[in-house]
Amino acid sequence: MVVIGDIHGRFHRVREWIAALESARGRSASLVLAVGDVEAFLTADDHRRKAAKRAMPAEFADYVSGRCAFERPLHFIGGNNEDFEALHAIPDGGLVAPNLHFLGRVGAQSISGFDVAWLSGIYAPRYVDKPLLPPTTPDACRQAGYFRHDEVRALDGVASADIVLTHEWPRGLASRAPAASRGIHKDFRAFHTPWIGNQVSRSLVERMRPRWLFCGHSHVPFATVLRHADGTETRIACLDQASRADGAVFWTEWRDGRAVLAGWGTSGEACWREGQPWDERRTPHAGVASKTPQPHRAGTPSEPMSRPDVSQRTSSVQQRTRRDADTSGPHSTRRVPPITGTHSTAAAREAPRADEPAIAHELERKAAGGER
Ligand SMILES: [Mn+2]
Repeated sequence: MVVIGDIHGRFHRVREWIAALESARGRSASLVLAVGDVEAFLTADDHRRKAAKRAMPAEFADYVSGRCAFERPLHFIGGNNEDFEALHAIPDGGLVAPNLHFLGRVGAQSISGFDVAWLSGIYAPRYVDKPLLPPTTPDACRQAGYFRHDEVRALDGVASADIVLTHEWPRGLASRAPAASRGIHKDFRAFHTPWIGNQVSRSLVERMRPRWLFCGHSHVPFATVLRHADGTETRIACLDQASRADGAVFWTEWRDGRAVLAGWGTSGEACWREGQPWDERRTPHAGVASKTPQPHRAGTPSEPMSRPDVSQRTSSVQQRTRRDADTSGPHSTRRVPPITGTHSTAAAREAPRADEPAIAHELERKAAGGER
């Protein structure tokens, strides 16, 4: 299982990272998940006008046109920065390009043998009880990035999950006291912003007690744990944005229904194995505070920790009909071109090669056999 942090339109490198990790581990991923702020703008023009990372090339258009394709399904939830005009038409999920599957605004589903539950978007108190409007104005698009209480209630009947995905952190994760009680005294970046997170996600994770929770939004890689009253625990990995793989890629390997290995980045090196505690010590290096405080670097957009990035500077938003969804489904084994073996940026951007069925067959085998 591979989880990707806020992609913000940088799909090419994410493909390279997944391929590099698979190569390093010597096996292919059964399940690839992304925690929102994917920014899959269907057209280059939409990307240039509306993306949070507008300066980045409009890579997603290559996946819509078929110039590039993900090797296996990537299932993503929504963040507060998305192509909400496109996603509005598919609140319960759908393909936005071959193998790129929006899970939906909120829901639960068994995917590749894992029970996955998710909550897209972030908490905005002024809007959480307001109706979700069609994304016909910049304001309505921005507000589409906030979840609503009546949406969250869709999970009331879901008692448990193996995996929970939320875009925004659960409230109260970044606290020195629990870490100190575990004998951990390192200065983590997350400790500098203890107010981040929302109570709705926190309540969800406490009620569902998933084995793992993955989230993004804050662009700070962080590992921690929530211990529940019944003795179970939820291992948490908060992912960085896709600027560096170290904190933006997280993987787990499963055997007999249990996670047995986990790691960050693409090296394949595990930072945890079954039997070891999962806690702040599993935070990758990028999540540890540096000795000297870093000023904000020019040209490095950083989302406010306390408030969502709600920048939406375009004055006109054009209504657009949804492009026809690919009919092959999220678990498609349709053959997509592989990345060439070098995992280099140049190689990944080359025109796709001929079909390579081996990966698709492997995926199909795992999906059918329930190996996890
Ligand atoms: Mn976000």
